[in-house]
Amino acid sequence: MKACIFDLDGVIVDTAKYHFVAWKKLAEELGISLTEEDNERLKGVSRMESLNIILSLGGLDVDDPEKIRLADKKNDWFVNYINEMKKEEIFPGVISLLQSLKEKKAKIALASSSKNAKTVIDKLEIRDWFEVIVDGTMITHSKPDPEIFLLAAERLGVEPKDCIVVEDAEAGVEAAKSAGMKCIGIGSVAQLGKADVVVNQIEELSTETLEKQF
Ligand code: B16
Ligand code: MG
Repeated sequence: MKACIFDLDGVIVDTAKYHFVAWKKLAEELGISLTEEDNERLKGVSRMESLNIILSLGGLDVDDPEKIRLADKKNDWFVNYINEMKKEEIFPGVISLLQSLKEKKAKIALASSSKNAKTVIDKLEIRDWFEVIVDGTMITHSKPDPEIFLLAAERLGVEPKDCIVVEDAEAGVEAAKSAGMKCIGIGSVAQLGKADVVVNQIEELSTETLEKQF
């Protein structure tokens, strides 16, 4: 393992719950019910793709300017939530894992589909841990396309086969595997079965588990 690439929402911090609450509120305004199961499909994919999934759940067809208005509305609510975030919301075990990767001289990157990723990491005061940060503003195709992870590896100067990705979304696991990388899933085997290893919480992960995948 030469590099470890972390997803953000749902891996470093539970912003996934804020995305869900904001999308659910928007869906309700549109008369669409959004379940936690539906929400799994929104994880890791871009804002506009998430909106398209919700609209298709409700069988709604709206024009592009209206889509932009709806996506902006959801984002305003999401930004209100993340602006209140404190560094205490970082998941237990994250900082010690980053520390131990540094000690082992592994390179560390962050690869998030979110266009709000930099706001989140600044709120959490964790920017300095990452040599490379790739976010939703820097890519054309979001997960499950491998673009984001391939770009992170390229910027780190590491071959994809020497990278391991930590992900909580099915789309993210798929993206990592199509990039030719190892992948750890954080969550349930039912959702993330394509990962090399699945753990319930990031706290259960050690650098030994990461290294063992190579
Ligand atoms: P934004 P990740 C992803 O972040 C989220 O999982 C996904 O639910 C969200 O739609 C996407 O970011 C875009 O977020 O609306 O803030 O640009 O999991 O790749 O860190
Ligand atoms: Mg995620």
